[in-house]
Amino acid sequence: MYGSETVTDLERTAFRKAEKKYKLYYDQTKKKKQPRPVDLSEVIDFKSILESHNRKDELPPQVSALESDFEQPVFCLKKRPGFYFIPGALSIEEQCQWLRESLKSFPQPPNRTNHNAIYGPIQDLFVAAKEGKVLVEEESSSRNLDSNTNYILGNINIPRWKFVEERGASTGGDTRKSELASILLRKLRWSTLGLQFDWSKRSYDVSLPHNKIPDALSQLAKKMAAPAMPLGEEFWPEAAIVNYFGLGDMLGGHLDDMEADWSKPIVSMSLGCKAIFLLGGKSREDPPTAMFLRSGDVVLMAGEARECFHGVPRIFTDEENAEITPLELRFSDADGLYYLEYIKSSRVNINIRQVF
Ligand SMILES: O=C(O)CCC(=O)C(=O)O
Repeated sequence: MYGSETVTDLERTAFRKAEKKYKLYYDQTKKKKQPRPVDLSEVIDFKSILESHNRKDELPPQVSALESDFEQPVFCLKKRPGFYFIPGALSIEEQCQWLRESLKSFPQPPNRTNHNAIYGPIQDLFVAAKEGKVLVEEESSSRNLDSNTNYILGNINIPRWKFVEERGASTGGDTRKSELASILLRKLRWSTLGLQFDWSKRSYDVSLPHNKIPDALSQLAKKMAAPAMPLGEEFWPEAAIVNYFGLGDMLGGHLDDMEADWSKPIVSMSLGCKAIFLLGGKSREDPPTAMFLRSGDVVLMAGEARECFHGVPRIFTDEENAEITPLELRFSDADGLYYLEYIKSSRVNINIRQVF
């Protein structure tokens, strides 16, 4: 054993150790729970790298600026070919637009979410949450299948759920299960757009009903993908995963290896609270590079970088670190207040893929 390292520290992979370093832990003082301080000195900050670049100052030795005619500066990590970072790629208007879509439209059926497994498809979750509604379990029955009722076609034994005005009013104190829409919105972890991903099989299930990726998102992804595209080729967005993070949530180290052509990038957009992203190597034993992801940043992973472990061990929701003041100002009108409430303690990531 070396120094203060325990056996478990030694057994952990380099990726796992980094996750543990940045993950949110609490220290319990006499009075209250405090987030454990974390050393952020090794986290690459592409916002300050962009400032250095604009001043024509020297960049950190592991970073280079891509020579391209893309309209914004694009940075690379010298030891991870195929990885591109575009700091502040999205305007504040675009960030607001995609946050609204992520909460209101993207979880709409036929897009699937993590809630499908329990409740089946849920219509209008965001609106129901805003209106204080409650999702209640209905009696299983083949009758009364109307547009306000959530059900899975062809299986009448699966409980059906519908939104009602408030808890108690409709359940009449009976034992039917119910859940507040606002809680379900908070518990939303992912939704999938375009070709639907089957998490249990870790593959795309082209037989599942789906809509095309919305046109505006597709156009944006095509534009953002340009720095990572092989010369003369076009990026065709076919699927997207929207990840929703709340305080304390993390996305463990993983590979995105379900798409057929890894030369095509994954276009990954960050919205809301700042996060730490870890980019490792082809093995979990390779020490990962940590970097901040802020609202509006876009990351591209193509080629060799597609074979690298990556994850998000931390999001910051405190005022000093979240860095969402411009978003908060935009959402402070009456229409934006419910988004504001959500985004104060959340991060959303939209990652767009060409599957075939
Ligand atoms: O949230 C992020 O920035 C990364 C998301 C990701 O790695 C994924 O969905 O595969």
